[in-house]
Amino acid sequence: MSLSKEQIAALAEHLENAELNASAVKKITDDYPDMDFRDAYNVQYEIRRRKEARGTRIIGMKMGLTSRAKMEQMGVDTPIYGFLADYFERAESGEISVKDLIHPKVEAEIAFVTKSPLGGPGCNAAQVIAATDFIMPAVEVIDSRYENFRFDLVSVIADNASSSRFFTGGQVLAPMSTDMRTIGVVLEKNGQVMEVGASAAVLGNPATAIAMLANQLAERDEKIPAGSIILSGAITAAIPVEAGDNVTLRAHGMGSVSMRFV
Ligand code: OOG
Ligand code: MG
Repeated sequence: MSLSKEQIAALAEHLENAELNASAVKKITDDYPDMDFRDAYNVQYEIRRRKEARGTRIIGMKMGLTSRAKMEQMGVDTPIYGFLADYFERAESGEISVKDLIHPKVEAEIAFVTKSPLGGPGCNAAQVIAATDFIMPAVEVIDSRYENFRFDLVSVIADNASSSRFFTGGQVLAPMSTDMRTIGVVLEKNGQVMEVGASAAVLGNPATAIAMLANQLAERDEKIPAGSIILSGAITAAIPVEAGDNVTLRAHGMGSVSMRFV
């Protein structure tokens, strides 16, 4: 660790203001090149603490960079996690105002909703399936607070893994009777197919991504509480969106989730 408590607090305020004002900033490792992963998660947890102090509820977590497509797109190679705040969530068929965001992109994901707590170390995909109430298709809207969406791992972790909004919907499925590796997804923008993929792109099985989250959280003595919603990480690369765009995710056997950017 290289950052003092004061530096962590200042960086959290800086990055949270960039989010709340929808204004891009330069990546924080330009000024703090010695920051490590622990420092970065400390900044992320300080952003989370600031929001909770204002009455925001944390409703779940997300994994990021769990697929080859995303790692290649972003030029980084390790899965990361972030938190989901209550105001990130949008109802299916809803609208998103792009003026509240910097340079949003959409990603096809699988959401897990837990019915019992999940903790590590040693958490595996089978335990995730046992603790999962249901899964549903999700579209994550990511919005890096960094200029040109360019960052390194430490910077993006501090920036809550680019979390910004998400939609769930479609058809809920029971984890026990679903082969979670073979869910085919089609991501469309304005009626055109932009990305296709299969859920095994996420670490072989999206349940493995949730187990990885539980194991990473154990390093901070944290667990995934029952009733959490967890995004597994994008199956495909992310696609940019702007005002006027309509986006639909179709997931095999799970219906579709649509939204409009205004
Ligand atoms: C980091 C967040 C990645 C995913 O699903 O892989 C992510 C980014 O690409 O900005 O949410
Ligand atoms: Mg994502």
